[in-house]
Amino acid sequence: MIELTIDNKKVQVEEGTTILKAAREAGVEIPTLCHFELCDMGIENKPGGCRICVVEVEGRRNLAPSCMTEAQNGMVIHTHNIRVLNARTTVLKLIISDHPFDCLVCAKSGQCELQSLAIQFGIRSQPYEGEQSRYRKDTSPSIIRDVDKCIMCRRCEMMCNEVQTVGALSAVNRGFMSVVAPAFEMNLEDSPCTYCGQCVSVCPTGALTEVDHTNDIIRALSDPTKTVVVQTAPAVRAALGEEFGLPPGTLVTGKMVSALRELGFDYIFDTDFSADLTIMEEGTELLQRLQQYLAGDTEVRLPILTSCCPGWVNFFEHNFPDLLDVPSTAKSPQQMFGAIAKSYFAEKIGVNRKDMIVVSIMPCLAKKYECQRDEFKADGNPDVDYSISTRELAAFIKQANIDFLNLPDGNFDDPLGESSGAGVIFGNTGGVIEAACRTAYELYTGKTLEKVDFHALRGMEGIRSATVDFDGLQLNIGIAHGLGNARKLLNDVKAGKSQYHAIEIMACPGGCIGGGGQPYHHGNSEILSKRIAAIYTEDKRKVIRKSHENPSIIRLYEEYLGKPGSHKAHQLLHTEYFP
Ligand code: HC0
Ligand code: SF4
Repeated sequence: MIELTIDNKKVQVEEGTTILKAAREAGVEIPTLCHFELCDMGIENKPGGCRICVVEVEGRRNLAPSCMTEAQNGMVIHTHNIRVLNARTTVLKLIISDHPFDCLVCAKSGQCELQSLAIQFGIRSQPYEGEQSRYRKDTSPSIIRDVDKCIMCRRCEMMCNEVQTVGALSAVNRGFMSVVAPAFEMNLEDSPCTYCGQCVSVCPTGALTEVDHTNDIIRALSDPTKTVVVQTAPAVRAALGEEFGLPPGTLVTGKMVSALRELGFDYIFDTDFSADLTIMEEGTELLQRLQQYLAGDTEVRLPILTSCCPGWVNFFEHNFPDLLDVPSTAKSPQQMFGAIAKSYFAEKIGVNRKDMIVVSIMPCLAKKYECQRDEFKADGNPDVDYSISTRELAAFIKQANIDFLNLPDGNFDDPLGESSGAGVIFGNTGGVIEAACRTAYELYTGKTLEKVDFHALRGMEGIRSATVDFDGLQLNIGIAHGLGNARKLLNDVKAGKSQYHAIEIMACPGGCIGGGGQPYHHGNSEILSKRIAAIYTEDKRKVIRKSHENPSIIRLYEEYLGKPGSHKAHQLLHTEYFP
C-alpha cells in the first residue's frame, strides 16, 4: 500500500492505482469525459485525450491527467484549486470551439456529458470563434453518426473493438478533422457493424444516437384506418422506470402497459408471448438435432446456437459465413410476434394486414434493422413496422405529458399478451437457454420438471458453461454475452472443438437488459445486476413458468399452426441466414 494526500485527506491505496481511482476511493469526485470503465470486464478507456481530469501534483511543473497518472507514495494532490479549475475551463472551451451549437434540437440534449460539464463550468458563450470542421451525417437503419459532435473520447472504439471485437470503428484523420469512423470513412451500413448499439450506449455526446421512429408511430396512431398493435420486449420493463427517476431494478410492467394505452395503441401485447413461441420452435429443433445425434447421425449440426439476437445474427453472418447452418432457424420473438400478429391475430379481428401497424418497444437498436430485413416482409409489407427503444418510449411518454409514476398497473390484452416466466427471462443472459431447458426437459423425459430455476445457467461471467441432467442425458450448455465472448465460442465450433450441445449468445453485455437502447448505465455493472434481479422476480411472480404451458400458445397451435415445426410454423416462424 502507498499513502498520499488528496485535497488534504490522507488516502491509502494499492500500488499501481491511478490518481483518479485513488481520489474516487477517497470519495473525491474528479470530472472526466473520455475516461470510461467497465469494472467487471477489466476494460478501461483512458486515452488521456480530453484532459478534463487534470489535477495539480505538488512539486510538478505541469498539471497531470489523473486517469493516466499513477499515484505515488507521499504525493500531495489538489483536485480543484484555481489553477486546476482554470485549466479544465480552458480545455472545455477548446472542445466546445469545434462543437456544433444545436443543443436545442440535439437528440442527446439533457443527457449529454459535454453539455453537463459546460453547465457545471459556467460556460455561457462560444469562446473561440472561427471555422469549424463539418462532416456529412451517416444514417444507417439503426444508428445515426453525427460526427461533428465526436469529441474523440474513443469510448465507442473501446466498445466496438475490445468488448465486441467487431472492429467497425477507429480514429481517422488529423487535427480538427479527426473523428472516429468506419475504415475509409465508409458508411456504417457498409461496414461490419452489427447494430448492437453498444457504441451508442457509451457516447457522451450526440455523435452516436439511434434512428428515432416516434413520429412514424404518432402518425400511425392518428390514422383512423390503422389498427396499431404494440409488443414490449422482456428487458424494457426492468429499466424503463430509470428514465422516470425510479431506482434501477424497479419493475414497471403494469405502468408501462397503462402508458401505452394512454398513448392510444389499440392492442397492447407482449414479446414475452412470442418468446414462449420461440421456445416451442427452437426447443423442438434442439430435440430433433439431439435425437439425430443420439441415433448416430454424425452430420447433425451441434451445438445448436440461439438465433434471437439480431446483433448476434449480423455478427455470425459477417464473420462466420461457413457456419450459417449451425444456428437455429427460429426467428426472433420480435419477428415471430409480427408474423403471428399480421396473420393469426389480424384474421381473428378481421383486419387486413396492410391496415395493421405493428410496433415493438425494444431495449435494442439492432431490432430496428432486423424488422427492415426483406425476409421479414410479405409482399413488401413488414411483419414489424417500427421498433423503438426503451429511451424513445420514455421520451414519447414524457412528450404526451403522461404522469408515469402515478399510473395504475394495467394488464396486457389477450391473446398475444399472455406469457410464462420462461418468456420474461429471455431478457437476461442465460435466460433463453434456461427457458428452453424448462420445456425441452419435459418434452424429452416426459416427466414434470419440479425445480424450474436453473441457477447454474445464471450469472454475469462473459462465458459460462453448465451441464444439465435430462434424466441421464447430460446436456452441455454454453452461454456467452458480448460479441467478443461469442467469437471465442464460435472459433471452437468452427475448429470442431466445441464440447457443447447448445449455446446461447446475446450480443450485449448482460443480455438485453444491457441493450444499446436501454437507459444509459454509464458502465455501472450494479445497474445491470439490479435489472437482472428484477427480471427473475417477474419470472417468480408468474403463475405459469414454462413456455409450453402458456394457454394462449397452446390455443395458437390448436387453432392455427398445428404443431411445433409444422409446415405452417416453418412458413411463419423460421428464417434463413445470408453471408
Ligand atoms: Fe431481447 Fe428478445 S430477449 S432479443 O434480448 O430472444 O431486444 O428484452 O425482445 O426478439 O423475447 C431484445 C429483450 C427481446 C426478441 C425476446 C429474444
Ligand atoms: Fe460497433 Fe456495435 Fe457500434 Fe456497430 S453498433 S459500431 S458493432 S459497437
